[in-house]
Amino acid sequence: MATGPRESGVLEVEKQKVKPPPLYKVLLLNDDYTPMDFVVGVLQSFFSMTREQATQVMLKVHREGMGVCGVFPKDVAATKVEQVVSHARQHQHPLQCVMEET
Ligand code: TYC
Repeated sequence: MATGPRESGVLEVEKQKVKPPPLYKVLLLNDDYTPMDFVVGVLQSFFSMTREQATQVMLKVHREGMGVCGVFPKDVAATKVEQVVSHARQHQHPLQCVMEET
């Protein structure tokens, strides 16, 4: 019994059905209260940035309202958001971190 294109004897181009998993941007949002050096520390600790990279991203967020910390698979992005928000709350800072599908 022929069950599919391979067994049917008919040559056809199979459509690619397996899509790569979606990626998510992790974004940091600006606020008026979180200290700049705290944000730099967050970017170094949770996103493996150098102090120089972290300072550039922090300043972009400060000036433009938001900035990308990194791009990750969904579960990794969700964990980063939780870790950053939890860390900020522990230090009584209102820092906001969100994720967005690319
Ligand atoms: N705007 C803050 C300040 O002037 C600094 C800051 C930068 C806060 C980035 C949040 O995601 C942020 N202290």
